[in-house]
Amino acid sequence: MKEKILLAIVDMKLRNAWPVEEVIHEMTELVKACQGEVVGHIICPAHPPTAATLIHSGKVLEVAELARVQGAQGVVFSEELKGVQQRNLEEALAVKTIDRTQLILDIFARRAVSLEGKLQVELAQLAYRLPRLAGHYDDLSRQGGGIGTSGPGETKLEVDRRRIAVRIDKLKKDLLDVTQSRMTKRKKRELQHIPLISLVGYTNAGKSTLLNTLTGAHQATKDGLFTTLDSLARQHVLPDRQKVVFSDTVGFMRELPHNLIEAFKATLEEVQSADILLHVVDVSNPRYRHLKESVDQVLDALGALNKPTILVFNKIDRVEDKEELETACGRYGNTIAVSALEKQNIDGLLRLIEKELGGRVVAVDVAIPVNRMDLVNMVHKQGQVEAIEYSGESIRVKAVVPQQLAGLLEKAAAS
Ligand SMILES: Nc1nc2c(ncn2[C@@H]2O[C@H](COP(=O)(O)OP(=O)(O)OP(=O)(O)O)[C@@H](O)[C@H]2O)c(=O)[nH]1
Ligand SMILES: [Mg+2]
Repeated sequence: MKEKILLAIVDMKLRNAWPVEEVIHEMTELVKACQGEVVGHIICPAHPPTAATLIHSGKVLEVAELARVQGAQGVVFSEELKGVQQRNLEEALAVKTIDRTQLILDIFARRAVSLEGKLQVELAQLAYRLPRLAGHYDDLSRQGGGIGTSGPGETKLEVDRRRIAVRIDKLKKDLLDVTQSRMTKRKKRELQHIPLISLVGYTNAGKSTLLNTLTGAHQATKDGLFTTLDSLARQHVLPDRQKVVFSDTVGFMRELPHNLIEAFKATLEEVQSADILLHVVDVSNPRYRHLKESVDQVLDALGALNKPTILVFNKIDRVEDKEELETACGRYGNTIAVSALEKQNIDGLLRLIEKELGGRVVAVDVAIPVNRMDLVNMVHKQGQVEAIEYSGESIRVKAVVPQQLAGLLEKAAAS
C-alpha cells in the first residue's frame, strides 16, 4: 500500500522563488519516487517564517485538520525544517513530518546500488542528521554510573553525536578508497588524451536515454526522478573516427540539498574534468527554462559553468509547437534539438560534438622505425587504426590519432 502524504507547500514569498504550481508538481513527483501517494496539498504562508514551526500556529492547526480529514500518514514540507521545527510540527500534526531534503535523501537511499553510491548517501543522511540531534534529549539523565565511570559523564546526546561523527569519518575514508580506483581510470584516460564528454541535466531530462542512443549502452532509463545515481563511462568512436568517452551521471534538481552535493562530490568531479558538457534539457517540459537555470546553478557551484557546452534540447518528438522550439533554440547559443528516444537528429549532435572537439585528431600515414613498438601501442590505445604494416626496416602506420601523438609519429618517421 502506498503511503498517503499531505504536501505542506511553504510560500516564503522570496524573490526568484519558484511558482507555487511548479513546487506542487515537483513535490508530487518526489513523493511518487518514494512510492508515496499525494492525497492533497495546503499552501502555508511563511512570511516571515517562525522559529518554532516555520509556518504560523493557526496554519499548523489547519494542516493538522486536513491531514486528519485526508487520512494522511505523513506530511512533507516543501522547505527545509530545522530540528526543533520538525519536532514541534510532528507533535502538533500527530503524523510523521519530514521536509523536502529528507524526501530527496530517501529517494537516493532507495536508488543507491554501487558501494560508492551507498556510502555517499549514508554520508549525506548523517550530515543532515548531525546538527538536528540538538535538544533531542534535553531532559536526559546522566548515562552509565558505577565503577570506572566516575567524572562528569556524558549525556546520550553527546554519545550519539560522537558516534555519528565517528561513522562520518569512517565513511569519508571508505569513500576515498572507492573513489581512488575511478580516479586512476580517469588519469589513464587523460594520459591517453581521449576527450571526456559528460552528460549533465535536470533529472528525467533523458541523459541516460541519450547515452544509450549515442553509444548502444544499456543504462537504465525510467520516467521518474533520480533514476541514475552511479556514473557510467562508455568509450565510443565518433564518425570522424575520434575516440571519446561519454559519461552519464546523477541528475540535478533545483536547490539540491547541500549535504548531498557535498557527499556526491567524487561522482560530480567527473563533470569538472570533462572536455565538453552535453547539457540535456527536456524541451517538452513547459518549465524547461527554469530547469536549465537550476542546472546552471549546480554547474556553477561545481566550477563547471564555463566549460564548452552543447545545449541538447531533447524530447522534440513531444513538442507540437515547432515555432516555440525554434525560439528556444534561438534563445541560447550552441544548441541542437534532438529526440534521444526516437533517434531524431542524432547525426547533427555528433557533428556538433566533432566540431566542438575540432582538430584534436588528425589522420597520419607514416613509416616509423621497427624499434618503435611503443608508438604502435600508443596508436592502438589512443587512435583509430586503419592499417599497420610491417615491412623489413619500418612499420607503416595509417591511423587517426590525437594531434600530440601525430607529432611523435612524424618525429619518429623523420629520424
Ligand atoms: N518522448 C520522449 N521521451 C524521452 C526522450 N528521451 C528520454 N525520454 C524518456 O524520459 C524518461 C527519462 O529518461 P532518462 O534517460 O531515464 O532520464 P535521465 O536524464 O537519465 O534521468 P535521471 O537518471 O533520473 O536523472 C524516460 O521515460 C525516457 O524514456 C525523448 O527523446 N522523447
Ligand atoms: Mg539517468
